[in-house]
Amino acid sequence: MDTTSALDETTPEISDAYLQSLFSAMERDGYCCIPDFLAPSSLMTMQEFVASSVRDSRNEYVAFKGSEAVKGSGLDQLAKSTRFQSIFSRLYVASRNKPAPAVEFYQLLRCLTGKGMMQHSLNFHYDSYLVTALLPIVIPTVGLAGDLLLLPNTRPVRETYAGNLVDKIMVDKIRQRSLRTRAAKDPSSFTRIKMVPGNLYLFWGYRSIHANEPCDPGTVRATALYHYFDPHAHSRLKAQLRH
Ligand SMILES: O=C(O)CCC(=O)C(=O)O
Ligand SMILES: [Fe+2]
Repeated sequence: MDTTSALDETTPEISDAYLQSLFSAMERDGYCCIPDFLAPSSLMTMQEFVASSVRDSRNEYVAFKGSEAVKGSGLDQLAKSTRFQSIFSRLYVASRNKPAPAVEFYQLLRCLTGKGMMQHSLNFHYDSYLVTALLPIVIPTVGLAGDLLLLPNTRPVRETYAGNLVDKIMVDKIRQRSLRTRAAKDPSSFTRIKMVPGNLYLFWGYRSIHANEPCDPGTVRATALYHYFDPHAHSRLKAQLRH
């Protein structure tokens, strides 16, 4: 059986009208949610992958970058699903009014648990990619759930990589401490996403300051992330700095 097309059949088809309402929600509320995006059997396969990864890491934080690293979990197949990809390309068209570049993802699976929990929580940042899709796989049902905190759409897409870099450094180095204080003292001033496994959440990761809250170290919080479109992919400055 061709597993790519099999998964595509279980990936919901999003109509253009529905897509438009998702886009409006991202502009207005800062994010949108597609409930029950995953078929229960796909979610279960992903949860098994997380459970065995956490066992292998002896209940410590573990993250997987790219499709190959999560082979067989279904998260690799999802990245290839044309229905899934078309959500991203249509969001691109809706926001930028021009044809979308081929959908290639910067894909992650983050499994938070154990002693490293705090180190990987409340790290406020802008993503390097325009669209961020967050797919919760395992969310703790006791204690803290590790909600996502968002300050939605706080900047436009910058013309230049240098402009982007200034924003990123501001958040990483200058504003980080006050954002953490604000999260502790005035949490309701953030948009809070309480995640349900199997739902899909989308927001403008590039434009929105965000971070996950911690959860209890004895629990597991696993999220898959699909990032699409780096506005500065062809920047010479970026290439030089990476060099
Ligand atoms: O795991 C999460 O909830 C968010 C992670 C995130 O923002 C990122 O990896 O860029
Ligand atoms: Fe992010």
